[in-house]
Amino acid sequence: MAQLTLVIGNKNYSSWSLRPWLAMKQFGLQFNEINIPLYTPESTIQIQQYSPSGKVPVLLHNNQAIWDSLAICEYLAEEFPHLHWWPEDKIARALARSISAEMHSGFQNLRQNMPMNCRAKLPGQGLTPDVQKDIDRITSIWREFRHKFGAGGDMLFGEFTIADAMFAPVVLRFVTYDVQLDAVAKNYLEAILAMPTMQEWIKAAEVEQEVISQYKV
Ligand SMILES: N[C@@H](CCC(=O)N[C@@H](CS)C(=O)NCC(=O)O)C(=O)O
Repeated sequence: MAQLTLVIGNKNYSSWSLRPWLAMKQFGLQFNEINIPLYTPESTIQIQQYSPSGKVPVLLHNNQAIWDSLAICEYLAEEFPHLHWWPEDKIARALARSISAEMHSGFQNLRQNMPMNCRAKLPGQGLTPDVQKDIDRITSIWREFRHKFGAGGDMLFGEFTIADAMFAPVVLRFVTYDVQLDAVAKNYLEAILAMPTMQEWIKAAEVEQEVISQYKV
């Protein structure tokens, strides 16, 4: 098998990087990691070496760059179909794609006001009424999908899928900003946090030294 290389940003800050990294780890893929600290004077040039969009994450495979977190996950799902990246059932799979796309393109208020910052503890910061609307929509997704599809495990569709990878950075934001959650959402958050792969990411974020002022609220 051709070598897989994932180019990512700082683990403390790069929410988009976490998504394919987590999915690749969860599905047991071996890959090289190239870490580029974001928002330094060299970052743009370094990222452009690998990524046509000038953004991370980007996957390098078979002399091809695949960029954007969701596109990377979709590519890997086609490349390694035996690993069940999406739910088996057609409707469940379509809905998993719907909520993944909703996460990918939405929740701007949450993103802006509660940027991912694994090391920080900022309870209550950034909680505007519009952010609360985003939180309410996210937790209603978690409740609905845990209820309808989650019986086979602790994830949104029971077993881990790309949809869980897409929501994993939100879990870290909810921890940093100490967002108040209902029981179902809290259980889901705890299940994501308990994954050894998430712990691996968090531990690596904790020892990073860079501080990015743009990511401070
Ligand atoms: N929609 C893209 C977003 C990628 C993105 O915005 N990445 C940020 C880091 S989390 C980035 O590369 N920023 C560097 C820059 O804009 O210079 C994805 O899903 O991968």
